Amino acid sequence: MTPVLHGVTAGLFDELPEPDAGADIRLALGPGARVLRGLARADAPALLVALPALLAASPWRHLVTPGGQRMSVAMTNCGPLGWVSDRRGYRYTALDPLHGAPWPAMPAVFIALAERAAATAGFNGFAPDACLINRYAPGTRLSLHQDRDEQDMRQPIVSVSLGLPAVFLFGGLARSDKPQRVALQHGDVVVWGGASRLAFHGVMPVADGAHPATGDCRINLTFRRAAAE
Ligand code: MD3
Ligand code: FE
Repeated sequence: MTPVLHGVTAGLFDELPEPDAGADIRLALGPGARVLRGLARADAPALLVALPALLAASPWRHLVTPGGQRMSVAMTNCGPLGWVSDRRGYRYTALDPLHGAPWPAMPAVFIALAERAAATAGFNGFAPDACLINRYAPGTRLSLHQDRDEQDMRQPIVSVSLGLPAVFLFGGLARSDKPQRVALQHGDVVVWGGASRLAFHGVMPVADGAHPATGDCRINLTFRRAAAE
């Protein structure tokens, strides 16, 4: 095992068990990054039916970056902690700044899927305390960035794609590394950990379209462990 960054080690997936039957859905994107094609497909209706109650408590909003730019992605959160951005910076909060009440609880079906996805990719015991919910209308993009507001970089991130497809950009540890392009469809799950945890990543502008599950948008659920254990 080669130490890489902050004690994160390469080779985490060297110990993945061999699948015993059928096709392996786990596609290696990079060290520690796995695309789990269709893993959330069967759960998608239950995930989406939970959204209106979450949005009634903490509605979509367009956050402002510390530089003063309005983000084109609409966001909200559920779980004990939520990711927010404003002129003062990026951080996790226990209270929704819109009204000062806690973020709505993470539905059990969200937690179970996040744990199962992490375990499938080799991360047992993932206990997310934050779920960022992103909505991409056609034309919306997310520019290249790193996720580095979490306290324990040994914990992976689990992302679930719902609705319209998107082209995901998966770069390296330097902003200048040329990103790979990966098409993510409804029901695809990606687990990012190990040496890929601090990779630069982004989302190309979502193309116009209609999806039976979400209508005219892409929704991404991003599960994280924000606080230290
Ligand atoms: C790769 N969201 O909210 S999740 C974000 O599709 C974000 O909404 C994207 O990036 C979306 O910060 C992608 C996938 C993701 C999350 C964390 C990563 C990819 C990652 C961390 C390292 C490398
Ligand atoms: Fe990100």
